[in-house]
Amino acid sequence: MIQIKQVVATCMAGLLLAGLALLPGTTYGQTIPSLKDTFKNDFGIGTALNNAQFEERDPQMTQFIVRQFNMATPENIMKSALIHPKWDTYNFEPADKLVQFGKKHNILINGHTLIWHSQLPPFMRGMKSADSVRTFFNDHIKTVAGRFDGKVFSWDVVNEALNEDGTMRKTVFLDYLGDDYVTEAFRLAQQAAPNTELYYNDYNNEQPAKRAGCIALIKKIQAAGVRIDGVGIQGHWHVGRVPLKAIEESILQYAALGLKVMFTELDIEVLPRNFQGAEVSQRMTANEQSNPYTAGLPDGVQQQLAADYESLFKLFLKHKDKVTRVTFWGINDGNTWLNNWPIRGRTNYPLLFDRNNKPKSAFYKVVALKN
Ligand code: 9MR
Repeated sequence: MIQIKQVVATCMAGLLLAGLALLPGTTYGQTIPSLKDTFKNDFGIGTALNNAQFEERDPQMTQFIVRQFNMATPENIMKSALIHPKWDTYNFEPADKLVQFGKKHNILINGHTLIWHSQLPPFMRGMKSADSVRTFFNDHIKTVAGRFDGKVFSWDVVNEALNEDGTMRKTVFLDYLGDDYVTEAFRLAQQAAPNTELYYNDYNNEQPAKRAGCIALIKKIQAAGVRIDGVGIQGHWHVGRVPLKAIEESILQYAALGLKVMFTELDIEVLPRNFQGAEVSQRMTANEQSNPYTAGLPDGVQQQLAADYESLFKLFLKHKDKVTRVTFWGINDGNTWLNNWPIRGRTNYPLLFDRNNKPKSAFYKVVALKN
């Protein structure tokens, strides 16, 4: 009798555990659908990774990443300030670890980024001659793109070279190297990394004026006989204001140039902000209204976020022959840069997973498009 009771109790406990494991969104997170599998016939699914994540400091996090994503972009470690801290010194160690992580888990790495005016090494600040800027530019691209050729899948060769009106942004590169520096960057990258896809990446380049500037830039590269394989639209948008029409026009117009189209830094922020885009030097001052959801996201906003993600993914699926990758800028709401920009220390909710990697309504809306 006791034995029977024990068997029954064990069976019940087993059933309970099995039941829990089947509940989507429990800590037995393995049971939730996988984004990369859901969209495996459509486009790659990427995420930004920080050091702790690609160094596998938290095994549960590693499991989660590997199950959800098949592409990744380093959030910071390949930017010039970090990978090329001194004139003659490169620090390849973190990037090597990232490459190893990708190889081990079948995750394709997008190198980010070779030429960007932001996060430049300190020695670039005092640079006042065309010769020294040219030397940095040549050496940096040759050395970094060359070292990772065949190890990363792709590079954001140039990042954020345009103003909102489509003109060239004033940077140290424009000042000293002139208008053709973007074409030159692609030419050097093509020589150093013949086996790597080469992209131009920007934010707001779905907006008509900036898009026109972006198209002109791409045509210039192509007219010079230089290879460019794709264009990245970062996709830092705001809840209830995702510019779907401009995004669709952009997919069509960029693809018409023969390029792959990617959404490279997707997040939809829910907190108040008085400007659009991702200009990292732009800041806002905190006030009583600027951090309204510290106790949780109200249901209405959660539903709007879910609806926005659903519409976006519907559009991506409609153009899956042109869209090759969708990368989220962070894994979950706990590690998004938007908790600290344009105001430090806010509680933001821009991604598909909450602070415990639990799927939000937006996740279920997105995966339901394929089921
Ligand atoms: O997410 C990145 C954040 O950790 C850095 O502090 C910031 C510094 O420039 O860069 C962030 O990533 C940016 C990306 O490299 C380029 N597009 C805009 C992204 C958000 O600022």
